Amino acid sequence: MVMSSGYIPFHPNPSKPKYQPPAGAVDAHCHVFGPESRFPYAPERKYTPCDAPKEKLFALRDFLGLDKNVIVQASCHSKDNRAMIDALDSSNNKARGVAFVGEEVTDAELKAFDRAGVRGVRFNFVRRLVDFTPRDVLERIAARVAPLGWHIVVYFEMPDLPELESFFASLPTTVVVDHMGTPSVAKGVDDPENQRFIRLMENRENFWVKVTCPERMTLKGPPYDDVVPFGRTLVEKFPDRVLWGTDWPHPNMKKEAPDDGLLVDVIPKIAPTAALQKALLVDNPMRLYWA
Ligand code: 0GY
Repeated sequence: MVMSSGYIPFHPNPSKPKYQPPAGAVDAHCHVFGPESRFPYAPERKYTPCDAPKEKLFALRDFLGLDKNVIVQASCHSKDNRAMIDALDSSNNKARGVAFVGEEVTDAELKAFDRAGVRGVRFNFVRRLVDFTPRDVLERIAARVAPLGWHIVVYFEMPDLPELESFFASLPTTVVVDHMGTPSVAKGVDDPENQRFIRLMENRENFWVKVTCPERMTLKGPPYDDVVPFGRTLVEKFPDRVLWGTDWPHPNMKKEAPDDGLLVDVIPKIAPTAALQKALLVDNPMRLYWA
């Protein structure tokens, strides 16, 4: 059943970023939605987005000075990955994908996804977005995608980490954490909850993290300076295991659609040197998605 509406469309007219990303920069977390007339939304979705088709995504990529996209399957399309695959097919090798699958997926389908440019699956634990999937089902999916060289993207809310941590640590491949692990900005970087996540990153070299979505965590709004210490800590501690992305078209933002140009301008604040920027935007995503 569709539970949530009132979805805000993406920013109609983002500003040109002041920061110029290095050549070959990758937006490693974004989505395509629909168009609904061709790729209907899943009946079990929890929200209905506005159409955010591949043409708009590719135009935004160019406008922002970026070169490539990693398109992550979002819950509103559930296990119907066709819109994402169609975008990969027409990207001229400039997009890779992360799929959402159930264990009914066949090996032939996984191989076809791989040929199209899928390099990972997403396990979503955010209760407002998806229904619960039993742990053993996820374990069986993980065991099947690991031999393909794929990774697993995990999306969870930070208060749930203690309950999920041992499962994450048992996964047999690279694990990529969405949105900095969704820390509480009010509690601060040194809060035990956030420090627990940082320790997990320290202890597990197969864990990567996306320094994305300041607009979801900020208490003060743009230019998101209250979120900068979280991103910067992760980039400086784990320079070769961080990814950056826009999260366009920003599903489920309730108040305000972020200006994507301002999101690009956060990059030099969280990655203050050219070497950190190149690792974050080029070398790391190329290693994970284009190697
Ligand atoms: C995101 C964030 C969200 C939505 C989804 O799968 C999704 O529907 O990921 C969210 O609402 O927090 O990762 O873009």
